[in-house]
Amino acid sequence: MKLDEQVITRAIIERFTEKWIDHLDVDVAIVGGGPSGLVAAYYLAKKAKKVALFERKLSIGGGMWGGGMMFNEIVVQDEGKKVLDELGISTHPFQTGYYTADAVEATTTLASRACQAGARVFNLMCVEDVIIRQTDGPESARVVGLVINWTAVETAHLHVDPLTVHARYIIDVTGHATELMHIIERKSGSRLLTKTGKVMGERSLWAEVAEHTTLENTREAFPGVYVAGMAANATFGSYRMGPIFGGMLLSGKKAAELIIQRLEDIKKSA
Ligand code: 48F
Repeated sequence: MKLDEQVITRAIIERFTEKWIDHLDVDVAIVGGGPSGLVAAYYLAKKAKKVALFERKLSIGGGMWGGGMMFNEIVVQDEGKKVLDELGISTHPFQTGYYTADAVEATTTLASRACQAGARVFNLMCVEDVIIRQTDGPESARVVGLVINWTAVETAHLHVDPLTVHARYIIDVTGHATELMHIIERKSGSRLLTKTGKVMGERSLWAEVAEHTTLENTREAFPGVYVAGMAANATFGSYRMGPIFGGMLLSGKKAAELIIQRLEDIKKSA
């Protein structure tokens, strides 16, 4: 067969465009392709929810590739191990209650499972704003979509307007920066669903407490927007945990389960 460069080019443009148009209105838009975002994408897609995940960087995986301080191993506890088992990621007992996993195997397998389950990843795109609708004053405000642009536009500081995607639910899994919640706090004119009404900020490292609170803090932080992973603790003012990843995995799973329930409730009441 003779190769035709025009066919190759057309194939890429047409297929990408089809994929993108098909994901302009989704059940769940996930902002951030770290471990929590990928786990959430996997569980949502497995339940046949339409999922688009936006990741600013070229590679997905967030902070998991580098393990701790670039020693590419991660640690999980019994509960976190269950998620890795389900995904088919090998774990190795270290001492009672602690397991290690190869960070590269964990990241690549998780990414692959999420994609194979049907989640669509849009890398090299950053979320720079949200779409908010209010029916009856600031208290009725709800996020209904995202404002996205190419990372290249952001990096080059180009003055180019963004495009949009609509979503029934959004998950802010942007890690330590908790970017989406900061944008909503700044622009919505409404209080966040935190004690202070604002992003409460991440505290210093305390692995044990942080692992528990990551799960407690995985919840709706503004109507239409859930926080998970490190962004959950940063939003609700809890600690960081360092390179133990059970909380990140379980948080992504919990966010998916909460949203699946909400989507099912909407379907029943329709
Ligand atoms: O930082 P990240 O891995 O978040 P996570 O899933 O996991 C945290 C752990 O890696 C680690 C930890 C565990 O002990 O504390 O830090 O909570 O992944 C966040 C991803 O979001 C992307 C960012 O590039 C990274 O890959 N991201 C952040 N802001 C945006 C974004 C944005 N505005 N648009 C698109 N992607």
